[in-house]
Amino acid sequence: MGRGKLILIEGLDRTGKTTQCNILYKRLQPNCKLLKFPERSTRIGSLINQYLTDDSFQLSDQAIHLLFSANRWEMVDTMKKALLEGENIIMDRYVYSGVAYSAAKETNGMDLDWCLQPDIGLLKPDLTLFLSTQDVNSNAEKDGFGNERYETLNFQKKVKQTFITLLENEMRKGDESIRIVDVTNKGIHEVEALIWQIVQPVLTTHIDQNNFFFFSG
Ligand code: DGP
Repeated sequence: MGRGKLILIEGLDRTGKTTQCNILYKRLQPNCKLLKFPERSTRIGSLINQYLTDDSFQLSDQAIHLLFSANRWEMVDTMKKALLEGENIIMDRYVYSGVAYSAAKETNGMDLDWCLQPDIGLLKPDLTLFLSTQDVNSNAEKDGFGNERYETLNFQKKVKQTFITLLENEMRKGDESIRIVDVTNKGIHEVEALIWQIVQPVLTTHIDQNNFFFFSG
């Protein structure tokens, strides 16, 4: 038996990531786990939640960056165990959000390379789907936008640019696990079909039990 597949869906706030993760998760039952980052239920996750929802809670950009990374590290054993047992994992955000949101702050010294450092060694997804929209303004008009710290139109535009730079850099270096899916003006089922076309061949590819990939510098 080969190991399970690690599949990541990334994107800006309100691009439909969570909806698509849930659809894929249901489709892959009973052989699938769903992980969402930040995982707010842990002690580290509850600090992150406080930071996102309470503007008066102050942390340096470096400190919150490291907490987001630590929150991913605390799930590594769970992830490895599931994959070794042949279970697939769908992830709603992960390392690329970690790098893109922090680097978009343009804080002195926090460039893309610096932001990736604490995540080096984490499991690398077998497939990353970045849900890209050409219309960031319409995301910002959706219900609930603005409830959390990073949900401002200007910041989202910077995050989008940072995501694209980061992912295109990786693709230029030969990373074939990243796919950009344009979701502009597309309905839920249309996006679901596009995603399934890309995911299905990855699910049917055999990967040996102990053959894991890792983020590297
Ligand atoms: P979500 O629960 O998917 O809405 O994510 C919460 C917010 O946190 C969202 O604005 C994206 C941001 N975010 C997610 N992961 C990271 C991370 O690792 N680092 C930073 N700086 N922000 C992140």
